[in-house]
Amino acid sequence: MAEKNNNQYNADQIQVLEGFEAVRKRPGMYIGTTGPRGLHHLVYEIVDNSVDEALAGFCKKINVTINEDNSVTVVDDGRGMPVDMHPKMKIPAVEVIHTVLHAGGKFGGGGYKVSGGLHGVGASVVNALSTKMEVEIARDKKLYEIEFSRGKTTKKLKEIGESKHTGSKTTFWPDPEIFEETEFNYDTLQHRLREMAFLTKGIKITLEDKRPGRKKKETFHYEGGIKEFVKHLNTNKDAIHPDIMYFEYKDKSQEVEVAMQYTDNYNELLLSYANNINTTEGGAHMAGFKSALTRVINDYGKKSKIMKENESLSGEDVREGLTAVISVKLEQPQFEGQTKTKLGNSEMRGFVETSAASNIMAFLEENPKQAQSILGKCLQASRAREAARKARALVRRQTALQGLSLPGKLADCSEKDPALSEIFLVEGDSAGGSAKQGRDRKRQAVLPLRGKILNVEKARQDKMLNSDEIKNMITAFGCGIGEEFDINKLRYHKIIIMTDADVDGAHIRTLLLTFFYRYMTPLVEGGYVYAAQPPLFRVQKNKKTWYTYSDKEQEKLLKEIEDMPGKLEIQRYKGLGEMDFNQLWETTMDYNHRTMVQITVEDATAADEIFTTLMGDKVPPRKKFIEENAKYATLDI
Ligand code: 28G
Repeated sequence: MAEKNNNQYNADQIQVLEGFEAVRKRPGMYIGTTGPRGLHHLVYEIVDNSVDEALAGFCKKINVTINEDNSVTVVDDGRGMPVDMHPKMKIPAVEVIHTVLHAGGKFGGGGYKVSGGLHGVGASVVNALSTKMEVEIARDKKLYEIEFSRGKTTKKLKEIGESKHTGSKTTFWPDPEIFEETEFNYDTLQHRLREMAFLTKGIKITLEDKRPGRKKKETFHYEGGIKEFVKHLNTNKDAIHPDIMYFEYKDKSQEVEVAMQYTDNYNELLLSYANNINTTEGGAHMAGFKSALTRVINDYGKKSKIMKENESLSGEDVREGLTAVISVKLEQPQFEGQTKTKLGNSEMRGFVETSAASNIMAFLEENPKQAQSILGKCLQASRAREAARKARALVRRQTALQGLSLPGKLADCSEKDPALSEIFLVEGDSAGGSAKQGRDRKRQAVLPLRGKILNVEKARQDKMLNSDEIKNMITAFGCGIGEEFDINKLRYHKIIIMTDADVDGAHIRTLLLTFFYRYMTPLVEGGYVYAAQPPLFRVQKNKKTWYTYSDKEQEKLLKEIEDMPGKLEIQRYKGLGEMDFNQLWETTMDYNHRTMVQITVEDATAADEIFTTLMGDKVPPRKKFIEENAKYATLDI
């Protein structure tokens, strides 16, 4: 431990040392996790600094590159990080930025720190968690270089040449001593960088992958900002009115931007941001928006005589099918809630409510035809909700009357402890029969599903509750749906989807996932849902039998047994139905031999994109999606 010292410079230096050691000791405190999320967070911290420079009005382009050695380079065309001496610490400002914890964390001189939220700890944290960090600066017609490693300066700032432009360039190598995995994922970066580009209209962000075998480059540039974001989110949905409503409003210390459009969907997709941070738990800005929308739609409905005086639309009614992005910027954001993604600043509620109310009302009044479509949709939603209430009550009453009467098609297990029980949802009656015969009766239940289940993305709740397959699942699981969902009543802790290893099977699995995700969200979030992995091939040679689960595995096996003399027999399974009950047990259901994929939903936006893309009835994008994501479609992840 350093001794207390009255000398200001020494004290500051001690703080520097304690700073990065603290970060390396408890990286989770600064970047959340040391898993993939934390790893990618490093990139966002650096990019955020470039975005700040863009918000200040000095940067137009940000290039992000995943290099061959899995380091990441970020380049911007801003003013270039300052290189002048820090008066107290006697080191260049760029060195302070990279070695002093929280340096530059407080914004000043106007503008908002994008990174002011979750972990806004910046370049010094990235430095602390990298084996090496190289920074190049172009400013004042000169080119400078400085280098760091694990929080410390390893090469002092040096002038290395001349430059005609200005900007900053940072390359860092994540420390394998800190991160479980140091390989960057293109799609993860793509998702966040595209989001950043939508939220910062006009900015040009490129992402390039230089790693062998996966070379790729994309540019994200949206002059329309969040208006184009809504358009993007609605790509595979059908809008019910042509124009995306858009407005922005600023005062001295805060600003709000909203874009919205109704589709014929039955779900709402509302995304909110505060200083570019996705506030998944909502908060004051979201509350203000929702309250304005409900009030204005009701007021307009009555004023225009589309609604009767005694009619009233609920918040859920006026949001059915709505896609909206709400983005606010403010000086001192307060993030609250379980995951620190709920905006706490109460002043934001009134600020958003007032501006949203007047702008939405103006849009409706100026566009009576579009207003009529919107009101029509909301009124339909209201009537359907009433019907759904009745349908739910009916299902509840039936269950109450019959006691806990389980569906006839279900072969239940004898085990009563949900933690030890699992249920197989099996595609088709014939495979269902084999599964019933082959299973472990004590712990494994089997529910056969006939063909394609209802697409809940395209049906309202009342219709959904009329589907036998859906009703059977609800009663078998025992935990209810929607607002009444209760995970404590779940009768099986493993829900295993078992479908054929073909396109139809993938489709059925997606339909089931959509249903679980929409109506039993905690089931997916809690990791209770699995996909069984039936084999693709059975190989026999010399009275020995092998099963393989992918083309790659099959190739490998065939090489291995190449030199074994004897007749080779290969069976390619087209469906579960081609296996007898013994084979099904051995390959797919036996606890000791099976492999299963646990289904998780990381991100509601991505999931919505996946589901709506796959589910949408505009066929071409769906086909494209399946092709691009064959990996996901076969759940070979
Ligand atoms: C490529 C990697 C990530 C950056 C700048 C530009 C300035 C700056 C960055 O200043 C200290 C605090 C507030 C002024 C500001 C340059 C003013 C004049 C800058 C980046 C001093 C930080 N000239 N570009 N920091 N400010 N790009 N990209 O990190 O008062 S960080």
